[in-house]
Amino acid sequence: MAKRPTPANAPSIDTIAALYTRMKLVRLLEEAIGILHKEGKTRGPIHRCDGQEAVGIGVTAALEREDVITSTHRGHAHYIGKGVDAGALMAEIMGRATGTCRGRGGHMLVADRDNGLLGGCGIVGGALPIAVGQALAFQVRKRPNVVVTFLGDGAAQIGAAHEAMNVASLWKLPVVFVCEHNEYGLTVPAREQSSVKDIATRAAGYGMPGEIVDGNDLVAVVQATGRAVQRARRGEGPSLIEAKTYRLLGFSTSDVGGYQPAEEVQAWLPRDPILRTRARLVAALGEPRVATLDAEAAAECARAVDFALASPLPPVAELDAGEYVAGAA
Ligand SMILES: Cc1ncc(C[n+]2csc(CCOP(=O)(O)OP(=O)(O)O)c2C)c(N)n1
Ligand SMILES: [Mg+2]
Repeated sequence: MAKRPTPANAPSIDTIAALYTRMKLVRLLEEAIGILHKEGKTRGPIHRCDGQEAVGIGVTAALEREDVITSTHRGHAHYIGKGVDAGALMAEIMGRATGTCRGRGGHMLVADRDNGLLGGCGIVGGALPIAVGQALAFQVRKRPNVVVTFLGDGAAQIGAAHEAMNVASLWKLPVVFVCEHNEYGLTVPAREQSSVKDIATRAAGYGMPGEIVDGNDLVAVVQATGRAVQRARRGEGPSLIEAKTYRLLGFSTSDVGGYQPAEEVQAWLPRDPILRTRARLVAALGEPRVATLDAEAAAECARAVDFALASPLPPVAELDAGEYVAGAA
């Protein structure tokens, strides 16, 4: 991929094209997961991130491989952005032995230490203290790395989120809090669960910078994250980025819907980050070149699904293997 973007260095059109291809891959994977779920090939509810791809892909584009992220229950774009192989991800979602956690984790608990993915998290707000612990480890070991932790607008109301932000700022830890404000916590609209409209305003209370960014604008997300990551790398402490976005579909594959007003969804559809980035690329590179990016993403998605479907389930005899790290206290 082209050079990593920095605040002074807006992403090149080649970088935007590469990130677009990843966003498109995430959308295609989500659509494939929707079908596989209906066919009974996945277990339990799945939380798709359709409409939020620019946040996960844009934020992780500002990170190095050795940097670490913690994720949420809606993490597929975070995983792909951090470099998790799409085939291993799909295999994990389908509980196959070739998954990143050998099929033990499932879609909410994907972890991949080689790519700096400490894990998704099914406990709302639970990933923030874990990220802060990892950031403390980086600081103690004098490593130049940063941690990004994603949280939803619902998670921002959880006690653990406030504790994590306070101590991260107090100890100037290298962590970036990225709040994906998608307007809903489960079925509850943000205005009914948050004391403030803009979560970023709370940053002042923790003594850290807070920035609101259009979460459906890929380039804006990359640049805002770049600023926060550079600050953390300089040892100046954490930042809070609030990415305004929208969950185009329901909460999960178990959602019966009916609480997202149709006109609200309609208003967000033209702001779809994939459509917006595509239009920008077509203007710069032309339709035929962008069509090849779409084809690349489709081929990668098909490969990932085929790989997962062809993979075996873990042998029953080995079900308790790999649950503990050998030698860990
Ligand atoms: C501690 C805890 N409380 C409640 C739940 C049930 N729950 C799962 S997701 C969710 C809403 C989360 O909303 P938000 O953080 O905005 O994330 P989004 O689903 O919008 O991505 C709730 C209440 C949970 N998993 N953990
Ligand atoms: Mg939400």
